[in-house]
Amino acid sequence: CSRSTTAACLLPSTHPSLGRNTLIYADVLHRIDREEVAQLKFTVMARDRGQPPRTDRTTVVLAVRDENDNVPVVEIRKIGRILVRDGAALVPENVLVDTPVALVQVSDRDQGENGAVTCTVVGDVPFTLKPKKYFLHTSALLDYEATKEYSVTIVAVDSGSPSLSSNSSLMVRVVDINDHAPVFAQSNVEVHFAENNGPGERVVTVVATDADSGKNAEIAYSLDPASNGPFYIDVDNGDIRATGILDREQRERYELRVIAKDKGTTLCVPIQPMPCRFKSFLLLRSRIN
Ligand SMILES: [Ca+2]
Ligand SMILES: [Ca+2]
Ligand SMILES: [Ca+2]
Ligand SMILES: [Ca+2]
Repeated sequence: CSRSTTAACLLPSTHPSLGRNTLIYADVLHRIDREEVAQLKFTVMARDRGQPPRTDRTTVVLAVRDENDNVPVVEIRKIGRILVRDGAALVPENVLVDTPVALVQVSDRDQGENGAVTCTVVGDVPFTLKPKKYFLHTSALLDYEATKEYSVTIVAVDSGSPSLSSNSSLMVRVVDINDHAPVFAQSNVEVHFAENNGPGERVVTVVATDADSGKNAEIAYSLDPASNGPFYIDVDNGDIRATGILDREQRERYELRVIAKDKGTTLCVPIQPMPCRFKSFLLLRSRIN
């Protein structure tokens, strides 16, 4: 038995009274791991006790039968355009359904059914695994405003009996896209403002909101250039103030058009066209004190 070439080794039992046609059993001396050595080959020599002794040799080849002793290993790898930060895949909310977001590689050191692995995505998440290739794809539209991140767990099960399984998780962070326009609380506002006001006196504050996040939701206010009148608007807070003193006898009514525009840099047209600017009318009527 050649110990030098195998991790495991078989040795024949020895018995002082072995006779003719006696079966010789070999005992396992070391643990055998098919994944390390799939085949054992050794030579058995028989020698009689005559003088001089005569011998014969035969070679035994032992194929090691597989046991399901390895759990499947799941590795999730990044792919091309999907950025990964702090271990999380960053997926823009405007990707189309069926967009690949990661590559899932599975392996199992066992043989045959013991090494045949099936992968599935656990739970109610908008991701699925394509059979055979094992790319993790989106299976529904994402919406940053609804769900900002997902923990996607992939379970791998082999076909051994009993089967073994393992799982691995991928954090997917949805990246905000500028897919919402600012919206004014009211599309038309009528303000009655007393004449003989102080210069710079605040007339009214208009407020718009934006469902996005960060720069995509920061709003800059402006007055439409077509609006004329002694007014200006604070670009950040929407305060509309008079630049001069109003006189009802000179002019009773002003119509201002206010524009709210977000500061998003991403494209505004993901799924369906949506304007980044939103206008509102402000009707201003000065009144007598
Ligand atoms: Ca296995
Ligand atoms: Ca095995
Ligand atoms: Ca958004
Ligand atoms: Ca926006």
